[in-house]
Amino acid sequence: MDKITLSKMEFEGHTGCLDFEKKDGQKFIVSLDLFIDRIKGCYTDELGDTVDYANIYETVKEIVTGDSGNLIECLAQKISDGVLKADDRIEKVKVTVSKPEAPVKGIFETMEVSLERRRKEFVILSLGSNLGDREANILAAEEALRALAGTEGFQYASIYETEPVGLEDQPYFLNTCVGFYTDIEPFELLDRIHVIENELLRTREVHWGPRTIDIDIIFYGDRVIMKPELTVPHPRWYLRSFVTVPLREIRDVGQDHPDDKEVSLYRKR
Ligand code: PH2
Ligand code: MG
Ligand code: MG
Repeated sequence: MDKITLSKMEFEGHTGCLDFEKKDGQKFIVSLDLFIDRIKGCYTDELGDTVDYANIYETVKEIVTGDSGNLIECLAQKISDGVLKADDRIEKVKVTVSKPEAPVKGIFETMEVSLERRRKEFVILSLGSNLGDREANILAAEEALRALAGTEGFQYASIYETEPVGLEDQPYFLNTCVGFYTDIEPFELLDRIHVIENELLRTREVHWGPRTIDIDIIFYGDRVIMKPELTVPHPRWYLRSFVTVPLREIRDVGQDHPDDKEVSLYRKR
């Protein structure tokens, strides 16, 4: 990846936990590394074919001078969000925020935070429940996904009641799909999903049989992953109407391949 660096930009800001920091302000130093997948301007010599660092400077200045929050961590997060939004050719950004005059007694050069954030990708999950309060289980899973750091822009399909596929001698399912943007890496996301599944299971007495909640990764951006623990896209998504029907409300998945199982609208969203 190519890299553009904006180094040690100085601003007057008001970010800080202490009242007088918010009131009086102090010096903030911000550095950025912008990672770009082969800058076209290297070949064309046109400003329009690269990320204009003057624009990025203005974006950062506006965020730093306008902030009234407590933590430089949170300021650094706002800068990374703003920079990734300012130009969609930036795939990844490293932000360093420094307060050299931080109100701390003692000798130090600076107090500093660094973050690396990449552009979020759109993920689609399939949710299913056929035990306990099925709708509450699905809503609780969605709530837990929203609560993860690094997820945003949620889209929800309607909830459908569906005939069990595979093992047929079990209660009908409620199924839906949820889509969101995330920078949580696929295997980390899988771990978070397992934690959510376990937390929703833990409140149940039954440790066997039908699932309280099942959360499957259907798509992760346009990535293809073929590992024993995780296959993406989900290897059977297009064969299952309990996936394809809600999925189509979030993304146009082209031709439908419904199986002969019953899928009926349970709650429109
Ligand atoms: N999940 C399964 C197996 N069968 N059938 C329906 N209708 N809905 C599901 O979510 C489902 C299923 C295993 O995960
Ligand atoms: Mg499943
Ligand atoms: Mg599963």
